[in-house]
Amino acid sequence: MSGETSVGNYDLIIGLGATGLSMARYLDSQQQAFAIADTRYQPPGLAAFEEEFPDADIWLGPLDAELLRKAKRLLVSPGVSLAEPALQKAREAGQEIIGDIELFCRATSRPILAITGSNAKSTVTSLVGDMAASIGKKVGVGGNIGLPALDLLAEGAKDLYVLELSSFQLETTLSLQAQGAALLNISEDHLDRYASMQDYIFAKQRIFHHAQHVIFSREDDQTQPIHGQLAPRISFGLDAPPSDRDLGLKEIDGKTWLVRGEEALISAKEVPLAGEHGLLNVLAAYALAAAADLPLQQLAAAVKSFSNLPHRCQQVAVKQGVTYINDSKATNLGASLAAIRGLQKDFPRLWLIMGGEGKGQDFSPLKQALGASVAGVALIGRDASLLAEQLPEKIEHWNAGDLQTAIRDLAAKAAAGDAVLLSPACASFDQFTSYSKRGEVFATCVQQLPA
Ligand code: UMA
Ligand code: ADP
Repeated sequence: MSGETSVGNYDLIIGLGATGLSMARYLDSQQQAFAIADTRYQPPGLAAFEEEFPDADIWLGPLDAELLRKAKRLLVSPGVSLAEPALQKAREAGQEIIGDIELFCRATSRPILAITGSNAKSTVTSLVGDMAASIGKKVGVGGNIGLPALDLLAEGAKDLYVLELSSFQLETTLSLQAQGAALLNISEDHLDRYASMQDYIFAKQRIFHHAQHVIFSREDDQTQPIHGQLAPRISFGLDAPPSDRDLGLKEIDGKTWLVRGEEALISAKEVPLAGEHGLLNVLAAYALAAAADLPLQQLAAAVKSFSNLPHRCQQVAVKQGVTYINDSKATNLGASLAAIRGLQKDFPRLWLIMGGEGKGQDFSPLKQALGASVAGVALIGRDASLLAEQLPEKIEHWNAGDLQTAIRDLAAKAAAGDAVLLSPACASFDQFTSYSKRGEVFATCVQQLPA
């Protein structure tokens, strides 16, 4: 139902993207009147929205205070900052401001496993989804990973939902009571949206509110719950687990195993994800599975058959003995450092492509973080010079400008046995429409190199 926007009887959806569309579908299914607003005059999702909801009231351009004031609730898409002055005013006036995940939580009583973190969210979310499906659970996997959570409701009843949640989504969520809530890691990201790192961490920590099990990483103190939650805690890390509830690594008969307490789950050799960060992601997935009471002994097959998601440390080709790896999804420094650390054990010489839109990140950790195996760095994109300022002088680096040139430069420098890793530590929007487009361009250019 739409098109009836008299005072107080409608919800106002803000943001006409994937989330906005999913909220409109959900409200429509509940016969709840709505209008939709977008601050852009020509939002890319407009045509698709109009086709699905030809009678809806659509407001384009700067948010109108009067329109907001008349709405029953404001349903805000994650890309819209709550610092937007019109929203601040509405909040001060006591108006309800929530997001799609809040609507989702109010609409279902099925258990939810919720996953956040600066990195590895999509990988862990998909793996947990695969684990649950492998033992016959009807599982809905969605959220920030791409399929809006509310769209999962239209798929029919599920035994379990596995949701990837961004800090933006958590800001507008109040009623989540996750069966298991995991905060995987914290590194700088989205500081163009948060006033401080502390604000960003607070937003992430909201995932723990009312959780039945709180899951955090022993590798990263910032993931530990800061508000004394009483729920049982499950930690994961690369050392031996401190209790029977926790996940970690242990040497058994000369081999490294992923274990819960003393219970061996799968040997590290059988994990198909690269690097130590790959092991951590599998341990986190097991912790979530434990929170949902899944039979851990039956999940190894799902781990073994899990194929890494595209654009995450994905091998694209080997050309003249040089391995080319696409990690375009590394849109912040934390992700790139994890990938570099993870891969430098496998490749004696690693050539990097970094750069793009830095999102106000502090790149200074680069000074200390790059090991001897990093042979050189080709920089691209808008913030190439900001990265260059923080790279150690002893590591060769230059501004290649664009991705195509960087690949050409590196193909000329790299020798058999080396790897070339695209792990930009930056968003892609200065030169590409998305990180996936950036990864595709990388793969296409690499394929065109001589065999
Ligand atoms: N818009 C405004 N005003 C603004 C900002 C945006 O009107 O100030 C409008 C845009 O014009 C556009 C619409 O909002 O029409 C887009 O909404 P959105 O930015 O909230 O994006 P969605 O298409 O709804 O996609 C969102 C997530 N995007 C963001 O959080 C920015 C998607 O995550 C997510 O997959 C999807 O919901 C389903 O849940 C993407 C992402 O980049 C992949 N997430 C960030 C990340 O992973 O780091 C958080
Ligand atoms: P997200 O959904 O949080 O962006 P992804 O699973 O898509 O996470 O992975 C994004 C990037 O994070 C990858 O490019 C990868 O290099 C990096 N990454 C993977 N695992 C980890 C980890 N455990 N810690 C830090 N970074 C990681």
